[in-house]
Amino acid sequence: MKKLMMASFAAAMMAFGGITLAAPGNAADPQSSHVAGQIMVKFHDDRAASAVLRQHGLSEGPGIGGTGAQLIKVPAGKEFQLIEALSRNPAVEYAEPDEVVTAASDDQYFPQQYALQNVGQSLTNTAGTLLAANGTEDADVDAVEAWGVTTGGGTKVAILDTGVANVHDDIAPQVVGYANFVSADTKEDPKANPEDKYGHGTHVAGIVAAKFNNKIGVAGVCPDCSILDVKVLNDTGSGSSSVIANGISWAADNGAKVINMSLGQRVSSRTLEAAVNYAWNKGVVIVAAAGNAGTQAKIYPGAYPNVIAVAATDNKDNKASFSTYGKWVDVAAPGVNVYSTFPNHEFVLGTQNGRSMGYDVASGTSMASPVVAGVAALVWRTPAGTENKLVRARIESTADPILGTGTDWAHGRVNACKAVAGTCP
Ligand SMILES: [Ca+2]
Ligand SMILES: [Ca+2]
Ligand SMILES: [Ca+2]
Repeated sequence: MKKLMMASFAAAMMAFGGITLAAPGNAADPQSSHVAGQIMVKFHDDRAASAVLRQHGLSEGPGIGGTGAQLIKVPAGKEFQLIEALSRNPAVEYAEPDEVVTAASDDQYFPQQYALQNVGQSLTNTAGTLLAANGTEDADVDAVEAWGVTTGGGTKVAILDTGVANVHDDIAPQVVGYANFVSADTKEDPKANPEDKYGHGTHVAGIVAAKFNNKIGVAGVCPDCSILDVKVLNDTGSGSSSVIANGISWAADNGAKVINMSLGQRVSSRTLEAAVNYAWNKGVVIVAAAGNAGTQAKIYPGAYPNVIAVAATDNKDNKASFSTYGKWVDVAAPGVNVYSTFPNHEFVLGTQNGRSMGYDVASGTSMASPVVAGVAALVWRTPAGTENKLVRARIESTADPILGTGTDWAHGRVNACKAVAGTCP
């Protein structure tokens, strides 16, 4: 917990810029070091500052944000000696070292994960190609701040998709249960852990629950969540209403607190809606993509009343051009250039697009939906998380009212920190 509080602090510091990030090795020990040659001092009355500092051979420094403290230059190596001396002066409210803070997560691609923490960074893929220039600071879901409250505590999220890679250090260990409803299509053993030969499900699962602070890959929105890998789409990424209905029911019967469906069909199905209602009545929060048609056309299950439908935004909090939108869509979440896990073996999406294996970016409401699923899983671990309708209400009522709210989606772009903590920076 101490480390997580540290992480929140790091986030706040990074937003102001100018801080030097420590090497990942320091992340485990918050006591490790301070910045040499400077200390932070606050005076009861700034009018006394100049004279007091002069007594110690120091001079005034720049103010630090809205804190009222100053950043004072001192000889390197004399930081603690001067802090002690200044602390004894009655004009000084406090003096302290400028501790080195580490990145919010030491995962290799975390700096690319603007959805979790947007500091205005430019985005590249694993090949290093520039995908998007500077984003808008804080056009994100404030996941890092949310992790100061909870990281998910094993909440089960069912990923109804093409499967989740069975061998992958960043996501496979999160899978605690599985079912395969397309084994006849894929010729897989129906009792075996389904493999993801298409690539979609592995990416979606990583957005929800990739392991964080393990130095590799990415961090999920809910990094201590558990995944139920429910294969309802075959190895070309398609399925049917009946198969999806089976998957929804299985997830509800096997402990899922959240179901994510980054999939949809244009025609409503009474069977599919009945499955959704079955899961809802069993207390599950159900999240689905709004679709990538770029129109207002409804898709299902997203458009059912008991499903949170999710539109996609980019690193400037703008609606993605491809995203389906409209008042029937409930919320928005980042879904453009989202970094996540991919299989470490050949897979259809990778083969088509020439993407590197293991990790890369993808775009779609398929990527936005699992961001919301991850937030829902975090809320289940808070006092607001007593029943599914309260979890859903919490996510919707705390969403940030970005441009498009009320027209392109009902409730805004989700904010994990506000959803778990109420008020946030
Ligand atoms: Ca933020
Ligand atoms: Ca699997
Ligand atoms: Ca990781």
